[in-house]
Amino acid sequence: MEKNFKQVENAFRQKLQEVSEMKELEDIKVQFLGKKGELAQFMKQLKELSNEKKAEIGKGVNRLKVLFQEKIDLHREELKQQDYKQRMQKEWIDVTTDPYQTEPGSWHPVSLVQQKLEDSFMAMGFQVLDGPHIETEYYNFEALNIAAHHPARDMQDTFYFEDGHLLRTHTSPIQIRGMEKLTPPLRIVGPGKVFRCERTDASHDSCFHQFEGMMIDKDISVAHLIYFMKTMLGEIFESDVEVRLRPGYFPFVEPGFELDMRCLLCGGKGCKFCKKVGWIELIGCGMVHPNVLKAGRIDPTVYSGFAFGIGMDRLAMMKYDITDIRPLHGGNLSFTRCFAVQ
Ligand code: FA5
Repeated sequence: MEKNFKQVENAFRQKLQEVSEMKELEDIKVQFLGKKGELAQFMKQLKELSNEKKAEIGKGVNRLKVLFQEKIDLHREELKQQDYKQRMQKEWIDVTTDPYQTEPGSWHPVSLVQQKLEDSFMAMGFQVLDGPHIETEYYNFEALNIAAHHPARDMQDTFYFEDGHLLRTHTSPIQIRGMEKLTPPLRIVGPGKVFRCERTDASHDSCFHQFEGMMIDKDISVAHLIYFMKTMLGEIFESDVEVRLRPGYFPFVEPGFELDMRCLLCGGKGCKFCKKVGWIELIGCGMVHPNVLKAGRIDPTVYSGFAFGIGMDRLAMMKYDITDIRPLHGGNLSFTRCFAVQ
């Protein structure tokens, strides 16, 4: 008799495993626990048996009844959960969405400037590359000729992870990644977010956007650099803009320059944004240092090149007459929507 209990239990477990729908589960319940089901068959034999056997079978039937009921209930819950998940995937709705919202989205001013820059440089034969926000010290500093104890690291303090990674302080690591991937002659640009641990004011934020560029070929000079910068600014502002080049120090270029633009917000008279000097520091640039070419596996005795890093937020501010950088990153839609039609 014990063997029969075992057989019924095994048959039940086997069938239950194959159940994938509620209807099949109800059928199994009827087959095993129903009035004419498997367990009821045992009960039918009772009257022909001794008291001792009756007790044994009654115990066995009760054990299976409880077990089957438990397993069926559990399986029913699992099927309900599965069904719920499937329905959620099919019938997904965002209950936080405003159902009456009819206003279209709009591009952020920095995105508008980025698109213009990409179009302008692509038309001049540059390809657009991307790079990670979380960088290694090697790509952000060392490969760019900024050794561990170089004072230039202080100029670009950042946020470090416990494993030694950091939030990139500029888009210049894209230069190294680009040189590793491509062979010269090459023309690349790389836009993106950068991060610095510094105080904010009207023209500085701790998270802002840069647009990196690099051109490597034979016989590249400062004249090429100036040509591309002027062409790019002319396209962004759709007019001639006044720029000045002054010496600037970046360990990854030699010579290095700061390209300033006449402040369009005050016409050069001096304001809060240009800190009363009439000029805005917009672009860091220069001729790529031989050590950087070597880090990019390019022979500096054969090739030379220029590189630049544009502050896209400041460019957007100039273009759209925005006098403070902070609202650019404030997430206020009524502010960013002002630029929708530009
Ligand atoms: C750099 O980041 C260099 N990597 C640029 C470069 C690339 C030089 C290639 C030479 C060759 P700098 O720290 O000056 O340089 O930043 C470049 C531009 O980013 C600045 O001219 C400015 O427009 C913008 N910028 C810098 N700091 C901030 C800030 N805190 N908030 C907003 N814009 C900033």
